[in-house]
Amino acid sequence: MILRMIHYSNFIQGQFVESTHGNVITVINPATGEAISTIPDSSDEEVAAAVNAAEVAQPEWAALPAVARAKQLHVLADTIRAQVEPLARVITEEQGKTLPLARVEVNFTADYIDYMAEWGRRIEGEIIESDRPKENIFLFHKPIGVVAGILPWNFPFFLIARKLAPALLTGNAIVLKPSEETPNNAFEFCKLLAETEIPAGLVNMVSGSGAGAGRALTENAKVGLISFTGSVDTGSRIMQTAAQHMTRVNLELGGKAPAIVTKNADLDLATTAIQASRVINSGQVCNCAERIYVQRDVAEAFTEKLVEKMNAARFGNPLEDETVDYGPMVNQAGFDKVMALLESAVNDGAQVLCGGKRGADTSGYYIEPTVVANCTQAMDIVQSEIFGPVIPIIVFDEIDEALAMANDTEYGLTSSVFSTDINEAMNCVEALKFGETYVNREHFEAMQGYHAGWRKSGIGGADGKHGLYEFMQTQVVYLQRS
Ligand code: TXE
Repeated sequence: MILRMIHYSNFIQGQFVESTHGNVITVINPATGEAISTIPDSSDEEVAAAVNAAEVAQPEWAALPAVARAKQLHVLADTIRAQVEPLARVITEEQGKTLPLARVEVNFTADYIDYMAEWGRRIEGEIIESDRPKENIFLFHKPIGVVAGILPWNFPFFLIARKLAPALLTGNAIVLKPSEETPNNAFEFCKLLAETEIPAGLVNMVSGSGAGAGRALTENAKVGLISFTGSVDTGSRIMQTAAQHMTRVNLELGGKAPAIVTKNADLDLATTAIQASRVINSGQVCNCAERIYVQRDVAEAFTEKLVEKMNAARFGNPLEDETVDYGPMVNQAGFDKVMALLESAVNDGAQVLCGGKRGADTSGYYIEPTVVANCTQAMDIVQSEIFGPVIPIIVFDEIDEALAMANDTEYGLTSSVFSTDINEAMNCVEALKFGETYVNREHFEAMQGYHAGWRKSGIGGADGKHGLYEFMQTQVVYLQRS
């Protein structure tokens, strides 16, 4: 069922601007394979026009007190809350997540904007002791100028806020480029700006391919910070481009989260959390458990419970059935990547305990909920990000063995431990080399935390005070009195 076939235009200087060259990208509903919209494949000139608009709008915005900027963010949050249902449907249609999850995403986005706006009265500088008499040293936090936000497709609406809210609150302007898989919600977001007094040019949205519009945005010398969420390969490419102008980067690049389940774990809790983590958003979440290390004493009982829970997960077209647990993979590439990892694991001796196949409805990119046992550390399925409803299991004897395998990865975003023994759990936490660790809970971060990966999972981070301050640069002032 096609909700509509629509053409979107770039949003520059507060207006939807029709592209002059006519090159478009077609957006597909991954649940049906149907075309649902077209978007501009923006040229370098169109991207430059968006950056110029941001550059012009920024100084006046930065001159406002932070609390005045915050007020407009609160208005934006309320505007989003008034449109939860239509926005959720747009997200589901182009991305494939369930409608209940899309509603959570929209509400969470509004809450996140409110949260960042609350920092309006809380940003603090420093007064530093001087070596000299009659001198004060002040450290101010200043806006960077123009921020480029390059967005992924897995939580496309929320990621707008994760970049825009801290950027605007701290006095920056922003140019966003949505993923070419999920641009519709981003252009719908731009329509909401009309309800606020956020000035024209402060927020701009240009669509296009990564190699086209994405590259043009990161190459632009007027951009002071590139905030990117996506793959390691693209993050690395962006850093290389950013090096030309010494542009700051803030990169969130996915993970390969280990979940350690010890013999002291509450197996009901562990299997519920891990199943949810693989099923939510079809397993396309950067911080969710991607590989399980389970202690031999409980391996059989754990695996039995996990298989039972994975088998119970129902998938299907999320716009036709609101009760499904998950929808399709976002696109053919995501689908192919998961199937290739499964095939190589089986060829290397792994055993598929449930699932492992394409869903019967081949009009969408559906994959059955899958548990893979007899895995070894060297397998691709244990080393590469799967990003699908598939979970590999490795059995261990001693905790040190599990910790060594958990840390044996080029990623370093999140990790988790399931153990009711607090000493054992905290010893694991101390040894785990990851930016985020969950103990006896589901795999999801809070907006007041700090979501930041180690190693190839990124540079810098998002959320909370530490994420907010990454959108500012410092100025130290030496004031010598006579
Ligand atoms: O990501 P890309 P893809 C992981 C996940 C997934 C894999 C590939 O494993 O299977 O990445 O997904 C823009 N300059 N994650 O191919 O390419 C692109 O247009 C500037 C984890 O979708 O990184 C899009 O807007 N921009 C992740 C954005 O980068 C460029 C979420 C993301 O695309 C560009 C998504 C370039 N040269 C995928 N090339 C997470 N961290 O949660 C591409 N882009």
